Amino acid sequence: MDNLPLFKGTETDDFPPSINQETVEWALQKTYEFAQLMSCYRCAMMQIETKFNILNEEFSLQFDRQPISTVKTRLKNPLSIRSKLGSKQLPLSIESIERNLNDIAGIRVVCSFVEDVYMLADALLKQDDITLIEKKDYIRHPKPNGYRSLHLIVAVPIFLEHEKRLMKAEIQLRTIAMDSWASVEHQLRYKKENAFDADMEAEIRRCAELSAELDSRMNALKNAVYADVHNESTIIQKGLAEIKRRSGIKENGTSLL
Ligand code: 0O2
Repeated sequence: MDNLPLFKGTETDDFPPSINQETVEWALQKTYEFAQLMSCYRCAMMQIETKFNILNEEFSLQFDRQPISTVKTRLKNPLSIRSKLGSKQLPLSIESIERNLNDIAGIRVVCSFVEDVYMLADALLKQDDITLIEKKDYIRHPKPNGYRSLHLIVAVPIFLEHEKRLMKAEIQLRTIAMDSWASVEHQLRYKKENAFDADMEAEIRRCAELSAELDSRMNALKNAVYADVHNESTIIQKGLAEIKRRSGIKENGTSLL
């Protein structure tokens, strides 16, 4: 069925080619199956995006700052799907998309600090409905061009009316600095369709190193600031406890007297 030609007839005996009923029904059926699969990937993205929003909410209460700057989701478009399958010499079919491609559903989590990237990844992977399929740590092991990000391929269940389906998704976690480097590098590479020359390669790698240094200095600054904030709040808490002790108020607010 997958290999059914879209047009019956040839240029010589039937041109323009006529589309028969069977072909139309096949195309409609495949279109519906494709839309259904994409809808499942959209549900998986929503599920994961919500998980990150919940973690952000929880951590913001706990530490008085939000570890996540932005969460973006994107569904791979049909042309990119076709070209990725083609470049890997894989069949172009619904089954092949689901079996062979891990990044139809993409979630990008951008954090202010490198430590938050790892903390959020750990917190997500601890959840019992998330299965880790593959982890690529391009922060500890950057790509030769300098690209840094933490990539997780996970499977997440989605619950439909009559079934539960496990869907794969690619999560990219990175800092604001890594994200800005990657988006600029992507634009430049896209403009320069083939390859960068050696000088450009060296320059883009140097920019990645500068952005890594920026991350590490900002992370150190954050640790210094939050150590002080922590000390301050400890001093305040001790002071409050002392006031309560002297005025005879118990921890639950009732009077000791
Ligand atoms: P899009 O549209 O951003 O999704 P695989 O997916 O495993 O077959 P690969 O290359 O081994 O292929 O996957 P990898 O290394 O995990 O990278 C996948 C995605 O990471 C890419 O998706 C990019 O989004 C991002 N990425 C990886 N390397 C670079 C890089 O050097 N520069 C930039 N700017 N982004 C990178 P796609 O499929 O390319 O496109």
